[in-house]
Amino acid sequence: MLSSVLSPSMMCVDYARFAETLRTFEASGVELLHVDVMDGVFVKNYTLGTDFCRNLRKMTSIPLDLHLMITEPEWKIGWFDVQPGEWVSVHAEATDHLQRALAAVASAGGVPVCALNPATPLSVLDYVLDDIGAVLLMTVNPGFAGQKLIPATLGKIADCRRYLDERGREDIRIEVDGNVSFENAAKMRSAGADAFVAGSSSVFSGPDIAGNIERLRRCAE
Ligand code: S6P
Ligand code: MG
Repeated sequence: MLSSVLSPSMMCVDYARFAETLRTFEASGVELLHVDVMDGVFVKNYTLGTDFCRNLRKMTSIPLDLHLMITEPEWKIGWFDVQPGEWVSVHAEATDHLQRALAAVASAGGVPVCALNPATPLSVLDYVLDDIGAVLLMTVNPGFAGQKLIPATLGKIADCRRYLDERGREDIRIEVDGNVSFENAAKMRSAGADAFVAGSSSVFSGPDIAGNIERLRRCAE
């Protein structure tokens, strides 16, 4: 089993404590920073964009984990100035050209991640296994923080781990996003997840960010 990585969700940060929170993440060894990019079309919300990513990179050396909830991402990867080692998730539901989108991320030097909504079957991965470093399983429907876990997604995590292992792809990570609470993180880890998007349910559930990170690590190890 791959070791766990944490990816705090930047849309949940208290902006009055932004710089201080980044220093806490660095001191706590947080592996990634999850940046939710929403275009108001693929999901009914707008969030962070290219300027936010550019400025965030100036403030920290923690690699970004871009979650692109935008239509036709294959034509837009170049807008994000992807840096080596950054993760970039594109939704299978957002494009008719999934392989092209994943290949665009790889060409830009990023780690291509295929994101799947709760109801999207794992079979969409059948012909892109050579194009991805991770699968992002949404455990809520994308668009908003603060939602409740969709219980069927726990079984989907286990199915996904089995699907990947049966195909000899133990190296492909499974990231989970949505209501990753301390309690749910433990269940998600048991099911086979190894990358955890941490939002209002865990890391930002109270003012002690460092303590929350430590607690989530224990639940997800
Ligand atoms: C939701 C988005 C997520 C949220 C995160 C919030 O569309 O993709 O990354 O920011 O899930 O976490 P929580 O704990 O509030 O669900
Ligand atoms: Mg997200």
